[in-house]
Amino acid sequence: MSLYLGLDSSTQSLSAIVLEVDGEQRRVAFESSIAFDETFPQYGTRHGVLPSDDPTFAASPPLLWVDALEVMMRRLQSSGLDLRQLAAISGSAQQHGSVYLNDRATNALGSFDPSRALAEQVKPLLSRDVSPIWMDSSTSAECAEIERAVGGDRPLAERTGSRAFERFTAAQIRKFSKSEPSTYASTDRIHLVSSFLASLLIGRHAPLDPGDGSGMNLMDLASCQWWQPVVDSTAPDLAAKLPPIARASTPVGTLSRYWQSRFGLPAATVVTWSGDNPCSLVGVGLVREGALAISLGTSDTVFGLMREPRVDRSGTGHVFGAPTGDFMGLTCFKNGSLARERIRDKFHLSWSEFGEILHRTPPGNGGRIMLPWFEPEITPTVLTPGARRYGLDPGDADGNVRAVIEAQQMAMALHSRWMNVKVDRIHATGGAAANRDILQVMSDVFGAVVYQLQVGNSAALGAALQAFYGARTADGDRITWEDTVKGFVEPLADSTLSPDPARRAIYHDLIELYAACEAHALGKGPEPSDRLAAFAVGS
Ligand code: XUL
Repeated sequence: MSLYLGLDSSTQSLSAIVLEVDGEQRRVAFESSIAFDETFPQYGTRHGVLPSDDPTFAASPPLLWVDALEVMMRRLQSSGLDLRQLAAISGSAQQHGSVYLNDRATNALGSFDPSRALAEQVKPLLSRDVSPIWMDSSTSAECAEIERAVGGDRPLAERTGSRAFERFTAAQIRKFSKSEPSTYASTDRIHLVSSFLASLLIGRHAPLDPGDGSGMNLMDLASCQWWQPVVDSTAPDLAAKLPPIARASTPVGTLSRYWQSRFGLPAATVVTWSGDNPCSLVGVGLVREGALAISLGTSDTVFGLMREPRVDRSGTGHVFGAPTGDFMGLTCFKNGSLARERIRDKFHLSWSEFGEILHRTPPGNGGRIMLPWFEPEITPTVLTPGARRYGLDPGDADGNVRAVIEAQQMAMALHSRWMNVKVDRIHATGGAAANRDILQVMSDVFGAVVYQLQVGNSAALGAALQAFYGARTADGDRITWEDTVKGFVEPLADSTLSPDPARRAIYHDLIELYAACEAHALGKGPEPSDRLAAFAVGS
């Protein structure tokens, strides 16, 4: 019997899943989650993010993630699991966020004192006490500069998988190097959240994996190595500050003495960590092309596996590496759970009341449309926050509940067209995927069958599967990814939701109207008032 631990350091929480594998017998033996704001109020975060007057700025304290890692290991220690059987650990982390370490880190990582808390020992190793995260959109100038330096958005997208995006690490690093040149100069190593936490586990600088590396605008997708022209034009001496890139799902070290002495853990293999979306890809069982997954979390994301990288010519989406060594297409929306919560809180609803409203209100909402850009939006790029409404009274609870859910699903359908995947099956994950009324709207908008999965936290599960696959293959086992995910990514019994033809027909038309409203709000088209009125009469 062997145990495999998957950790997921997301925007708002740290989760863990332990898989127990005994031949063909497989089960989830442990699941736990730590909410950042409630558990660590001393950091003053809201939803895991430091408050800021500037809506485009978003950063988190990296020591919060360190404290959470330690609390989770303590929970594991008292879980009753036979941790001597812990064979391997891997992790998933929110993508794009960066952690800045000084030149003391290289020596200190391997010599932490097991009698003292980790965060206090990591603190003197930070050259910057905050980490910009994926919710930041304050770097438009740097994006333009980076694209200009490499000949435009096309060459950058063709090489790295994405045009320049504000939250991607290259633009963040450039902004830091321009605004705080001496602190940047005192930075010896720049990690992603994933490789930072992996480094703490193995006691030395861990490499990145291609899945998370491709969220930086710095990695050449074809070779999975840094693309020198963009690295050189992003910031001074950047090449020397970046960790190496390892192959996906491969061992990078063993659990260091600190964890062994402090928590009685064995010298388990540590497998490359990755981003939460790449981990979710395998955590929902998408190890072959042909289906899509939708994650309804802090961000909403729509993604699918790609054998070959098909870069988005419209500049909306991304191509990332996948834990399987393949690629994945992804489109990300910032207004995910926080937008749903905004509407729920505005009308003082419980989640079950929210679901009831969705259940009883008419599909298509009588042509009343919301563009749910409560926060600056990633897809499409919207820097000035504020929801836009068409024919929708801001005080109408029923209309706003339906409008926010329909908008999110229509935006995902619209902006995933570039992936060119015929969607007849969607694997739903993330907190809001527990709500079947939301999933019914998803099914009707996409015209696809939607599955709910047994394990809700697909990122933590994917990380545990990555640990399993990485450790087994390193031991010479010729296990495939199909074998790896078998028994862990099954849909819940009776969970399938199918599209209703009449509702599907409504969304088929409404989605074009949604696109017209979006174009209008972005200043790229006329207000579609007549079409909205005609839709309202027809419905
Ligand atoms: C993906 C993205 C988000 C974060 C959230 O590009 O920015 O999904 O990974 O954790």
